[in-house]
Amino acid sequence: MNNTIANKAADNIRILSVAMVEKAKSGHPGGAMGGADFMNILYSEFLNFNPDDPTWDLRDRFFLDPGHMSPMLYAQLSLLGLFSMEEIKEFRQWQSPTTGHPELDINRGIENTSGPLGVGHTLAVGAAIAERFMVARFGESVAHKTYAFVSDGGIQEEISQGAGRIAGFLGLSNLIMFYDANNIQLSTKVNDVTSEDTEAKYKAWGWNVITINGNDADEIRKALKLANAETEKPTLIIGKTTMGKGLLTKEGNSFENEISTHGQPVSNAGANIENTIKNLGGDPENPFVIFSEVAEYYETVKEQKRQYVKERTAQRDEWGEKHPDLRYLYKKFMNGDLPHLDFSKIEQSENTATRGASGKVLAYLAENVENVVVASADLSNSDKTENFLHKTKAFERGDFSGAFLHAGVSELTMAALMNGMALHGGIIPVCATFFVFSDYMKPVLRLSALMEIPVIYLWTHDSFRVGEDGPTHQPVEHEAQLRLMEQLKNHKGNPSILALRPAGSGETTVAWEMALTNKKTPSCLILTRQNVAEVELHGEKSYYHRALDAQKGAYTVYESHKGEKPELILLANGSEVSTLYEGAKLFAQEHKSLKIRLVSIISSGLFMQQTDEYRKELLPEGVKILAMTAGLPSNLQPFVGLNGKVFGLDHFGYSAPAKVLDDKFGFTAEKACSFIKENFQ
Ligand SMILES: Cc1ncc(C[n+]2csc(CCOP(=O)(O)OP(=O)(O)O)c2C)c(N)n1
Repeated sequence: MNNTIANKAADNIRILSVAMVEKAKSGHPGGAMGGADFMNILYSEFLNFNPDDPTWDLRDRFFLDPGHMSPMLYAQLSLLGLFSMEEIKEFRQWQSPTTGHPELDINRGIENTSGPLGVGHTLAVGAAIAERFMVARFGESVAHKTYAFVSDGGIQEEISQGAGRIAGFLGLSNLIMFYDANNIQLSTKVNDVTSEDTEAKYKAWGWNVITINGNDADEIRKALKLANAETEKPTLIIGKTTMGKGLLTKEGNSFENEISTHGQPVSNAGANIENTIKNLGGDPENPFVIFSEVAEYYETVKEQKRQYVKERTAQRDEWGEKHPDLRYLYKKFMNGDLPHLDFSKIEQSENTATRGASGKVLAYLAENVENVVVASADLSNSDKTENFLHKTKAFERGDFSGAFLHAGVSELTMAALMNGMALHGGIIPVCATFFVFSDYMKPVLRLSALMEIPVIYLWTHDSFRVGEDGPTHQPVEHEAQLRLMEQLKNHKGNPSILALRPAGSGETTVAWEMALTNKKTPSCLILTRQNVAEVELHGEKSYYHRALDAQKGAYTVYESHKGEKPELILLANGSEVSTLYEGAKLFAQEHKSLKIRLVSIISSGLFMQQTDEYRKELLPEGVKILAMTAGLPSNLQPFVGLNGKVFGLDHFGYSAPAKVLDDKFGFTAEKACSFIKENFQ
């Protein structure tokens, strides 16, 4: 094939990339210039998409891992008309869509937010699993490929271990990853920090590995053809590329392969921008141009893609005619619609651990929601996701008819995989582990929050009451981190996450309902290992019905004098609601006429979203508020006022039986009563 136009288009991407960074006076030009050849061949000859509708559901997915290479992606997408030259010129400026690192925007062909290295390609593995899940249910008419672009940083990040292992283990032949191996990273050459044999590493994980010159159009083409023909394994194309390809100095010498071009305008790095742009065939006076022959070429590319879309759509329509039920279901999956569910029908035992109550909900979901996929990081028996697993089966190589992912011990990977599934669409993803290990997942939770995608994080063993396992396993400060994230607004102005710590079996069912119906942000469920005594019913129909008010973030669980203004408010969430209730009962023996209100605050972020009127009605000004938390006192501090008090933990846990710790730390009915006594009045 004549590569004149391919090389011209790649040079066009290089010119735009280098010029964008130069104009913005910040960014990463070197890597983008090296990766341009692969991008152009992929987008023009292999990636299937709808040029008139980037959201087309049957499109191949492309996940960028090194978000710092954003100029390369924007430049590529500008060739397709998804970014205008004006927008390209506004790289990194206020409210420009050409943000420093790409932010999820499917309408513009951006499938994921990227920046933290390693996550992007792991999202791709998740999307590839999602595609297999859909194909297992709807057949080849919904099949497509998933491509990932990874750099040295992504290969080095630990998350790549999980992504590589799982993709190989599951034999994801629908996944094709290009590794831009330019031997340069931010502050050193790659071989200054590693001597690993990357090819051997991926082969050991069960990948098909092809090594090529990543700047050679023919070699890229050949590798992509082989990768597309692979039916057993994911493919890694190791493309040896040239950092800063095309860069020249003032004197006209090569300035390629220089570490300094990784992360600054090339003129600051030591290259000459005018000579470079000229060298690449552009006009230094006016670099923000798509060459006319490249623009023409991309018009023919778009025509070919349209043809493909037409054929696939026709095939799918034919399939839909034959299988109207499946077509209907597919649409529901892709829209994220839930079937009709009646959570009140879920039978809960009383005084159970909230993880157990969650297990009951999961069993119900396994039978009633066909597109929930649950993952556990090797704790399914403890986090009670096994209740779901027992009604389905785990994914395995060649068989994605089940709906469970054994992620192995890799919490961060698991979280990213579930995010990738959410990005793909069609799946309601849930991932579970111990609460203390939520720390291993935070970077991805943060990305879910930024991307505003509805991944459900299920965390059990939520306090020091895991007991004998000791402080390594006892979360203390973890809820506070989530409450802070509830205070942080996403770009739509909503709390960036919804964190729910239910107080009993009824609230656990309601929390699940809230998580499943929350499509705006990720949701987190924080659940106990130990049994929790229910706050008795006082005339309410059931625990579930009483807990429905939890949908306001906080509500009255119990009132000693119904309907009357309280003189003392007790406030908690999770298992401490029960502890405070028991304490309050003891206290009330001596204060029978005292009007006590017990409030459960399942999510402080959600409560803060309620009207002033509701908040003031629930927590009237001037009434003493005493609160209790098994986490840091700061969890509830904002709600008690200067006059109130929070009883919480301000130290790590200790290894001892949970009951002993309850006593030592002050979380028994008697000690809760003393806390109330000491602080009331
Ligand atoms: C998790 C994470 N750690 C650190 C960084 C900061 N960082 C951005 S790029 C980079 C070096 C990456 O080198 P490479 O992936 O080879 O990109 P190239 O130099 O080829 O552009 C680093 C450390 C980051 N973005 N993400």
